[in-house]
Amino acid sequence: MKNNRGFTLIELMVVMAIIGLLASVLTPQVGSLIDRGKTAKIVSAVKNLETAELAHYNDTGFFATEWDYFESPGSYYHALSMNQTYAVWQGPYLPKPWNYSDNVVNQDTDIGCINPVSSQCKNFAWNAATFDLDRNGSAETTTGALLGYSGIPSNLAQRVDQILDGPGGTWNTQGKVEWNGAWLFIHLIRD
Ligand SMILES: [Ca+2]
Ligand SMILES: [Ca+2]
Ligand SMILES: [Ca+2]
Repeated sequence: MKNNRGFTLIELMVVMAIIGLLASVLTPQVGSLIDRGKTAKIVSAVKNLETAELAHYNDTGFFATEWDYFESPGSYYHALSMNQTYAVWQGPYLPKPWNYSDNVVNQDTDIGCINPVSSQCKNFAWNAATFDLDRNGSAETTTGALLGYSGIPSNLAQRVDQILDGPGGTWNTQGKVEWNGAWLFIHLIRD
């Protein structure tokens, strides 16, 4: 005679309880793994963009504007990825135009040349940039190149800040990584 009595209710409840316990232990870890992946993607993009901006600067004497292609198509806003006529542009410095898909939350993202003297940027100056880079408590007007990501949540922004700025000061208003609730701004490079 085969013993195929199946599961009793108690056994099923024990199994369900164990599954529930495992899920409650694993879900936050999966969440933090995904956040770690997104953080790594942002940090690696920052390194690539610093290299690209520096190469553009070395060739032309200017930092480049590279806004997202969705809102700002055309070569005018894409000095890292699309052919430019000014001397001595030798790009592309990025393999393809920057776009929403380059933001880990698939929202607006722009890279800009920042300088209060707009003639210090080719094509387009993104001149409203104050950062407290030296973390002395007061923001200064900065120049160079800046990356912005819209829609990055606080916990992700803080992870990026921990890697790029490290401890000390007020994380979201000091250093090269700042976050205002709507945008994560990363100061790429200074001239
Ligand atoms: Ca944009
Ligand atoms: Ca300062
Ligand atoms: Ca910071």
